[in-house]
Amino acid sequence: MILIGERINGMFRDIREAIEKREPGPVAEWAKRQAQAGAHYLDISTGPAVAAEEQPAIVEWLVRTAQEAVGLPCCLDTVNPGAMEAGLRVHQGKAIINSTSADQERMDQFFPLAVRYGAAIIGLAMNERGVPKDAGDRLTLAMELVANADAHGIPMEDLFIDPLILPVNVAQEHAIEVLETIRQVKLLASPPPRTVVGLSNISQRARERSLINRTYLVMAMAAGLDAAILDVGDAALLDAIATANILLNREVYCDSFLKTFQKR
Ligand code: THG
Repeated sequence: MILIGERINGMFRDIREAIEKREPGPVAEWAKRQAQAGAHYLDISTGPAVAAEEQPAIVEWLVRTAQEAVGLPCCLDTVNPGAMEAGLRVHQGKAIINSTSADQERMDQFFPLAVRYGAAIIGLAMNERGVPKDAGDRLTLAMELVANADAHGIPMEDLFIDPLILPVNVAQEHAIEVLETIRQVKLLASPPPRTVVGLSNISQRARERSLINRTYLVMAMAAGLDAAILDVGDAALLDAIATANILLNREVYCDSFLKTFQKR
């Protein structure tokens, strides 16, 4: 499982304030904390509060600040193509572009950026008409993402399909459709694209967030999930991942598995 730390996001108040004041401290601190907790990538998002014309400079600043603090690659989370390119230009290593939707116009903007910068890219199973209701319609959009990525010469292991998790308290019937999508995405191409989710979406505005997040993540892992944007600071979640890796026979069993696998 590829772990993408969710915390450098202007959705969180401390990061929003750090962006406003161009104060690097909180960004560098969360980069280090998430690296220490086992993140493989850092999701980097300005959040919704930043004006479009300011976004390129802010994404560039966030990427530089995070990568000066730790050596981890970033998952650049913006819908603004100019901001995406500004981040990619200063990024060290192989980035993940987060994301394109299955809109033709978006795909024509973002897939060439993945090629130009040698980045991986997340394709969302949604288009201008929104998020589909069931797995079948999500898979139709996933196939469009696969076909367009392939036409640009992007290798399938660099394409991450995101079936899009919605909050369970308002969209309960979607949760199982996302699991079915994760299963069937593997049948779309050979080698198949990979899969990713934004895990914390599932529990937004719900109680018992950690319990909901880890229960759902284990189900998604059993369905074949490859990567997740998540709270790497949630120790119970990381324990559930380590345990699922054993139960799914992805790691060799040992009596001290929690200790052993948490160290990675
Ligand atoms: N897919 C992709 N990218 C994504 C998402 C996705 N990026 C953003 C998001 N979804 C994943 N990241 C988060 C980060 C934080 C929260 C949810 C998802 C979250 N935040 C608190 C809240 O809303 O309650 C913020 C409030 C606070 O604590 O200050 O839950 O699906 N490709």
